[in-house]
Amino acid sequence: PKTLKETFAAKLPAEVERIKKLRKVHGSKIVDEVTLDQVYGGARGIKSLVWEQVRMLSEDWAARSDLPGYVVELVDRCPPDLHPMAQLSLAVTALERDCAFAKAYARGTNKKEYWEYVFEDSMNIIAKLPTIAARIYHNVFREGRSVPVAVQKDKDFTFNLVNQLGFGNNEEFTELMRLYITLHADHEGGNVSAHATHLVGSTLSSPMLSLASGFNGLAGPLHGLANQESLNWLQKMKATIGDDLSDKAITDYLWSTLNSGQVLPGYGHSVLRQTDPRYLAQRTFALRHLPNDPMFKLVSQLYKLAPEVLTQHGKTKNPYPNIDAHSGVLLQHYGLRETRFYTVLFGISRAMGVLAQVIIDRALGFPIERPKSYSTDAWVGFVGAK
Ligand code: AMX
Repeated sequence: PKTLKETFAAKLPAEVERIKKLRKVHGSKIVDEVTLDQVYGGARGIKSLVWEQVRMLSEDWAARSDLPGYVVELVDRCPPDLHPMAQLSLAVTALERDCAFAKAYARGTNKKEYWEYVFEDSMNIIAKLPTIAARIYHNVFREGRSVPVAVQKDKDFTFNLVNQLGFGNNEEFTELMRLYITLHADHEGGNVSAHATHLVGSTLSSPMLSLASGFNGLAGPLHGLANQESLNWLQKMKATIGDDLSDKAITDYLWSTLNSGQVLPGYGHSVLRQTDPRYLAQRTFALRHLPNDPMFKLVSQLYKLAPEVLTQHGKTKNPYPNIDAHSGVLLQHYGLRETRFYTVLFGISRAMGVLAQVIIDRALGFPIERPKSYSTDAWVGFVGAK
């Protein structure tokens, strides 16, 4: 059987040809109009990116999973109150020392071959993420009293992640994490972690530095950190309301959050205008495996109440829950209660999607990304305003 790399290489020439032809025949077609609101509104909805997906190979990753000693040392030296996402970003940045792509570039390698090195780097990074994450977890939440066990080369990627965190004896939790890792890799190109990785990669910066940029974006509370924020907020709600989990008490709490100028974490989305399908997949899992968990019941109650409150509030374009409204409740059920670690798990999964794209970017020779910027004075002139 062919390896993933060979499969990709075999498909590449036809894809390059397809894009060449598409651009030759349709290159001057107008695909979008841009309003001034979009310019000031975070480029929301402007059609300007291309994004694709590839699959993964657990076995190959297990073989590449060993960490260089200096990365272990770096992580071990991080103070426990440095957020795990910052530690993850540091560790991935440090992996750049062994970057095959940067070395190949320095040797003057032909740009047609860039993707092959980026592929190797991406596979190496993904392979090492569970060990890095587990190291951070043991250091921060177990006071470094334990270290992650070795990767088992005959086991799948997610089993090894769960096992290294210390939950390997729980088959149901491992199954949950297989779902989790699959769901969180899924994305389109415009979200911050995907776009940041793609943008930085477009400068031919290494896959390590590109991914670290994506992780830095994922660490924001409006993006991946929302999974941590969501569970913290649910717990705070429970502590505040006490035993009265009536619809009225919860609705009042939702309003108190909104009226104090905060968002409802886990609700809303820049692109989706319905309940996030990844939320529903997690809900299906919860209904099957933990229907009586009190936190799941609270999450379900919110699902019923929050869209109405957000609609009345009248701001958010999408009043429905996203992926982050649900994941924390599943993790806490199986004993992974350290919310500060949640976005790291998101990151491990997201790395697969965004690095796959960086490989494709280099294989298709995408250029450096460079939108044009104007001052407000220039925009005023452009739209003919006074
Ligand atoms: N609670 C309160 N207000 C919200 C809201 C929410 N959950 N979602 C959106 N709004 C507000 C926005 O803050 C904005 O207010 P403003 O006009 O005063 O600035 C207004 O509604 C319009 O926003 P929008 O166009 O609907 O969304 P957006 O594209 O600007 O932002 C998102 C999208 C996800 C950042 C936003 O919905 C939000 O902050 N949600 C809560 C945080 C969250 O769950 N993030 C995770 C998203 C999924 C992910 O990336 N992992």
